Amino acid sequence: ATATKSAYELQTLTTWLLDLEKKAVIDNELAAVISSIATACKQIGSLVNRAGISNLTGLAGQENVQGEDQKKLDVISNEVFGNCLRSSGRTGVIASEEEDLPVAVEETFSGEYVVVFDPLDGSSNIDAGISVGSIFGIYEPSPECSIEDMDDPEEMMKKCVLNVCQAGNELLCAGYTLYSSATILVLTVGQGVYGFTFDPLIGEFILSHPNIRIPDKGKIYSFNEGNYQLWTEEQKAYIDSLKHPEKWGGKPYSSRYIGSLVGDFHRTLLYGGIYGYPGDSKNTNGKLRLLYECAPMSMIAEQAGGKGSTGFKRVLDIVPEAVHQRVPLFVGSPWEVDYLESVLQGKPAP
Ligand code: P6P
Repeated sequence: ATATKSAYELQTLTTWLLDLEKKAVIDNELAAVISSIATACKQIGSLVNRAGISNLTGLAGQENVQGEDQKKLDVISNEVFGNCLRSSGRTGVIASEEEDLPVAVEETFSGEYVVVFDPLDGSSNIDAGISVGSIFGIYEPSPECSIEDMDDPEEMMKKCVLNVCQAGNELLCAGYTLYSSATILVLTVGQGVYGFTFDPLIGEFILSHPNIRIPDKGKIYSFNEGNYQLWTEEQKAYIDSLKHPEKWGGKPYSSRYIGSLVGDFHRTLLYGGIYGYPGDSKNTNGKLRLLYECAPMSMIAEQAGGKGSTGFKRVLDIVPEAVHQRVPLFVGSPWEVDYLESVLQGKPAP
């Protein structure tokens, strides 16, 4: 007989990772990297929740509590992420939105994982108390680019860039943490998408969203329509057709746009629909970065039964040519993304 689940048997991120190790889905090195990222997110969540207060502290003496000049939360979050990854001892190279170049991690003693991350995406929203997030992806080091005992710094940097510029298809793990009404860590290791809500009372991420599946079709579109005039005619036709669904027998869509990728994506993942940041006449490749925004979000979307596309190709198939390369991103329910691709590729919108 199976043991009845005790009311207090919590599945935490830690026990979930141990289960995956038991099933040999991941090894304990990768589990250690993921745990170090979770620790970074706990710290960042706490900083975000106190941002206004610490800003007040910083303003009083023009210094923050550590006696340093008040730093922006982006920079502090970046340091928190880097410190946690370094102290895991399992990270070989890290690439961050906040660092021009990838960084080789000296403190590695076992496991050379490559971690790409945006430590605090949407941080312009912080002052208004609107949700922000961290986004991350984890790769194996590329086999031909070991950075072992490299002494030529130029060669070393080339290898570091090659280590991080891998197609999203190679991702071992992708995830984000949403700092909002709750701190929610959502991740995949290639076997579905799982969400963990942080419980500050016990300091643990508790499994709250087992095996997230995105609806096949939603009724929300999430685009910054302030850029409408800059869009291509096909992009305009797509949005117009969602606004006038009577033409194709559809139901009216709602528009929701937080202006914070992690918040807009998380709602799209749970409720369905589509989030898009198109290219436009000012920025043909749009605004979002392939390596640490579009690829991790596309892996999560696909693992939940959704899609991630540039409008013309699958995001996970793209091999980055540069660390901070931008691509247009359309991500969400299969129905809306397929429809968008057909309209952008010249098939007439109904
Ligand atoms: P816009 C935030 O700066 C960000 O990188 C994403 O989080 C967000 O989705 C997007 O940019 C918002 O950009 O141009 O609509 O303000």
